[in-house]
Amino acid sequence: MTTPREAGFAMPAEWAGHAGCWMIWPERPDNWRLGAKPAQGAFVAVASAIARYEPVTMMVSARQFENARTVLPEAVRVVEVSTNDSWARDVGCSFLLGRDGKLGGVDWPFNAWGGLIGGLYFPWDLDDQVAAKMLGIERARRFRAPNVVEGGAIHVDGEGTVLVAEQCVLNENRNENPTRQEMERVLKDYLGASHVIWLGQGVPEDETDGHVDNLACFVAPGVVLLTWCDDPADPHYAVSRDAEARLLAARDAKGRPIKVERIPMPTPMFYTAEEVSGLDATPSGMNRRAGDRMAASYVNFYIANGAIIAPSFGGGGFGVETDAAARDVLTRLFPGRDIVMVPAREILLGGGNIHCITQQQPKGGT
Ligand code: KQY
Repeated sequence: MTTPREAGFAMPAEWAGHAGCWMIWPERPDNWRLGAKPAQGAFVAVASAIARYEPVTMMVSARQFENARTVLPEAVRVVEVSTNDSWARDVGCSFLLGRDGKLGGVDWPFNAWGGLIGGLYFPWDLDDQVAAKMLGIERARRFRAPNVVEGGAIHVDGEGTVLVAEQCVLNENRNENPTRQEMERVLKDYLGASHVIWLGQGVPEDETDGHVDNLACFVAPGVVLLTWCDDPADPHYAVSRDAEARLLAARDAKGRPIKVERIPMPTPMFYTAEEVSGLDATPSGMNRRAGDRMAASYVNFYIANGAIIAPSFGGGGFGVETDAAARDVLTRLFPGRDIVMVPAREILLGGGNIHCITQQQPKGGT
């Protein structure tokens, strides 16, 4: 099997030019309350925001096709693709570009964030087919990877560096007896990279077992934005300090030290009894309870052509005071882009955020 690296393919940074963005329409009622209607509203808001900057494709089941087509802006392309849920970052391909600018993509095996050991639902067979379908639609070369890795478990700088967290990438519930050496080889071979930076734990309560895209991301070569907590009583306090220490001790693929930028954690957010009561009861592993903390983070944003599409959590009676501070950080770090904040509590209730529900397709050369 030829790997992408052998074939001259690599994953570009998210800030490089995009041909567009892929998303999946939410509908499963055990993850999205009230038959997914509030979540659908939030996904429409995200798709509409992104569509002002680049083309958006929404993948939708046959059951929901007419509804999604009706409520989404006309500029959004709607295609019928069957899925088990709506996390394009994780079940979609990680798009690559070849040396000649040709489009390719990694089709990572997917096991619902843990398979039969703590995975969030069963079955996940339709999700596992999504990457192949996207690459088929785009007539792009497909590279099926040997190991389970989700798109939310990786960030790249487009210059040879991959950022991951041990809690997720070395988790036994993804791959059998994974070693650091084996996972580094797979990440480098399939992302066309040469260096891996390992963080430790992800954001506490993250039901993905610590996806890096909820904790930290590259914002430029050699610069990582980290979700930061100053409250010693909060479990994220130690996590953010450990991540910062590891980043400051690291070098990237080009030998540069890493500059760490901090963005505040949102004010702690919890499921309400009303929100939990809107979920269908099923034997799935999602198990939401009123009072449980959610893994809220401003780092979970999408970099579009000319804009940052970031979550906001205030409003609707939830009084989260950190939105303005987060906007200030993003404005400083992305001077050439509009900062568009979209209310995202309904997405967070499903266990992820804006980065998790989007997947960028880089602009190819041919
Ligand atoms: O954060 C993500 N990348 C996905 C979260 C999935 C949660 C499923 N309920």
